[in-house]
Amino acid sequence: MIETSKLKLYLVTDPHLCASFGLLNTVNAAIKGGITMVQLRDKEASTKERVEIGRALKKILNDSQIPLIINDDIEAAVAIDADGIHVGQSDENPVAIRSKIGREKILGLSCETIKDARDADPALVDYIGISPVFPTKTKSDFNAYIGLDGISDIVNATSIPSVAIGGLKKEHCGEIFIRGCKGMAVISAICGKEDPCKETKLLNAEMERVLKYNKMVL
Ligand code: TZP
Ligand code: MG
Repeated sequence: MIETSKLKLYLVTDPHLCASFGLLNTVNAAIKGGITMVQLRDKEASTKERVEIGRALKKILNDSQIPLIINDDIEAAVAIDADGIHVGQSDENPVAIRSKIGREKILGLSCETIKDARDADPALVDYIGISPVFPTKTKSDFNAYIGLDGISDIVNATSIPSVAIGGLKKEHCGEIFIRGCKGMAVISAICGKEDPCKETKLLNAEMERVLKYNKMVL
């Protein structure tokens, strides 16, 4: 179950990009800057390592209303008692995942095509990640870039709330909302920046500006 306002500015962590500033420091800074949700994504870590980092993240998120999502490791998500899990199309299917995490936890699913979105069951999936919008160095295992028009096509194929991801920066906030997403997910717009708090605040300010300009309420 998800409050869709949590999808507004979704930070996905990358261990390499975060290395210079530190992963926990980056998330702390991004919390101060106003992120609304965070995903621990570390493709190379073991479950044990993910549990360790995830528990540390949970501690710093504890006093906030910011959900912690774990990428593609149900065992780690359960051990951490994270708020949810995010999986891709080739990962374990949502029916099996629900049976392991229960109904209350958040389940996010990446969708790259209209078919992916049509096939996603709103009774099982809480949000979809529409991706990748643009080329990005932080993900290589995808089929094609969908572009901004691709976002609209996928949004219109499902009733499940969505975030867009992939190469998104401040200048895309308007398009993301106009095309019907509830928010955007970013890695490199925050991770690896000299001042992640400032970058998060700038993203937030731009989101507020475009929402007001377009008279939109999320
Ligand atoms: N899924 C689709 S694109 C992507 C993920 C995890 C990477 C997004 O990274 P960035 O740096 O925000 O483009
Ligand atoms: Mg995956």
